[in-house]
Amino acid sequence: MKDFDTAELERKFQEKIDKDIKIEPKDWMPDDYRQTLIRQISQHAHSEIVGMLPEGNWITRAPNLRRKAVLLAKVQDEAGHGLYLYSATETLGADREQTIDDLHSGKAKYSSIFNYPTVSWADMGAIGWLVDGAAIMNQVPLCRCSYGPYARAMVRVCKEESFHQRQGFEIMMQLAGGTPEQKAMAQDALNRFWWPSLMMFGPNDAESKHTAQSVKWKIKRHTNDELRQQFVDVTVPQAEMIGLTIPDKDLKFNAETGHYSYGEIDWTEFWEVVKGNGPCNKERVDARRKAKENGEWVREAANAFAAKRALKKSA
Ligand code: FAQ
Repeated sequence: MKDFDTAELERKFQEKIDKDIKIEPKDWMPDDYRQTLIRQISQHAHSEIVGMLPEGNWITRAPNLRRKAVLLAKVQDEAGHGLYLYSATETLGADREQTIDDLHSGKAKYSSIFNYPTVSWADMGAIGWLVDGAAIMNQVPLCRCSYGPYARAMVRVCKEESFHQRQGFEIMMQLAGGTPEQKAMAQDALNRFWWPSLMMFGPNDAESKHTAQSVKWKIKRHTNDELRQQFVDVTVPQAEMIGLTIPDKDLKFNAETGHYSYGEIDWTEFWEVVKGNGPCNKERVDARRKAKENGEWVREAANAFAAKRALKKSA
């Protein structure tokens, strides 16, 4: 049973949340609130960092200088997002080194979407348009998250993601309006990335174990299914506009509800990918682990330099 003081602190905490007053790092918060945020923000940070890999794969093969510069900038932005988010977990008391080790040991989750391969240039268009598009749909409400540092980080992240979405859509639009081969390449990328993009929003509401509490704490402002529906409603007309076909024979506009109804997501595939059995899970985690090992000498040199400088100052 909770003692009187804890119950009172919890009541005041929820009162603040209900009044939309931000919770800041030094404020009292229930341990479960802290743990939920560390879990979500660290998974989000890992997604940004692992998310650099599928696109990084195409930087050397971008079709021209302009596309290369844009893609390079986008991938660097994702690195920045990861760094803000790791810092946000530190404000909650998480140890950064441990957080990163959890990714490398396979213990921590990151978004399922980044375990799919990028096999053609059109995949850069599909990722920007669909993956960043889904990320924005999910992250704009996070700008109003009850935890101050996460909410503030999301404002800048969303501005950058919105540029990413546009550059992706522009690639798709050009390919779809190009030669028959280019259009086929764009359609193929859409076919492969459509369903995994819908999976980014997480399990159905009935299966989502964290949503109810996270909505009560205003960490999440919408449920997984609500955001997925918004994404479908916005994206289907965009595909139609550029002459591409969404790979879902059950997709239908319902004039009564004003929404598109869509086919059943393959939840077996989703959970397999989340469990580590997707097409690229092993490759992605290995790449991150190797990057840390390869950077060891840089960290050693930086530490030695800092130690030498500190010694000089104290002399
Ligand atoms: N993949 O109860 P729920 C990006 C896990 S950033 C893997 O519904 P919750 C930018 C979930 O963690 C993309 N695991 O959980 C970019 C939980 O596991 P746990 C990432 C998933 O937290 C673009 C379990 O299933 N965005 O793309 C997935 O309430 C281009 C039960 O699920 C964020 O992280 C999944 N798709 O809702 C970068 C946004 N879905 O911990 C590069 C912040 C669920 O109990 C290139 N996160 N799981 O073992 C969120 O909004 C939420 O955490 C959700 C999941 C909506 C992802």
